[in-house]
Amino acid sequence: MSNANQESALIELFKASGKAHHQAFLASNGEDAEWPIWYADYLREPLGQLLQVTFTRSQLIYCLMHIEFERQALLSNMPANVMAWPELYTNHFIEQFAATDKPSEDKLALYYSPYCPYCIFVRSAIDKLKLDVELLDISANRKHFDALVAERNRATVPVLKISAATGNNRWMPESRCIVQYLEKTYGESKD
Ligand SMILES: N[C@@H](CCC(=O)N[C@@H](CS)C(=O)NCC(=O)O)C(=O)O
Repeated sequence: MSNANQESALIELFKASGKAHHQAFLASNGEDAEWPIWYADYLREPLGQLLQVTFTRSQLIYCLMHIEFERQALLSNMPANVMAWPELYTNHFIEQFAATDKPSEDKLALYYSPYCPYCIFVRSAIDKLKLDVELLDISANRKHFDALVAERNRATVPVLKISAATGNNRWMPESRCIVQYLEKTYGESKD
C-alpha cells in the first residue's frame, strides 16, 4: 500500500470509529468516560493491519490517551491551528508506527541525554541491534537542543529522527515506540 493510500485509509478508519462510537453511545450523546477502552477494542485489529503492527490493548489505550491529551492541550493553546481529529490521529500513528519506504537507506539519529533512563533504554536496543545511529546529546550541545525544540516545541528526549533518502524526515518520540519500531524494522531477518 502506498503512503498516500495508507494515510487516507487511516483517516477513513478513524472517521468510521467516531461514527460507530457515537452510534454505540447515542443515549448519552457520545459521552463515554471509558472511551479509550472502547476505541482501542474497535481499532486494534484494523489499525494493526493497516500499519502492520501488533498492538496490545493497553498499548493502544495508552497511545489514544496520549494523543488526546496532546490534542486538548493544543486546542486550549492555539485552537485555530488544530487539524480535525481523524487527520491528527492519523499523523500521529504514521509518525510513530508506519514503516518508511526503504528503511535500509534511512539515516537514523537519536536526540538523547546521557542520564535519561528512557534514553538508556533506547540506546541499549540500538546496541543490541548493532544499528548505525548518530547520537546527538542535547545536554552537551546547544545546537542539538535547539534543533530538537525547533522541530518538536519541546525538549523531551529520546526522539529518533529518521531521514529518508527522499528528503522526508520523521521525528519519533516515546522510548517504547522507538524500540518497537527499531526491532520491527531492523530486527533479525529484516533489511
Ligand atoms: N514517555 C517518554 C518519557 C521521556 C521523558 O520523560 N524524558 C525526560 C528525561 S528522562 C525529559 O526529556 N524531560 C524533560 C522534558 O520533557 O522537557 C518516553 O518514554 O520516551
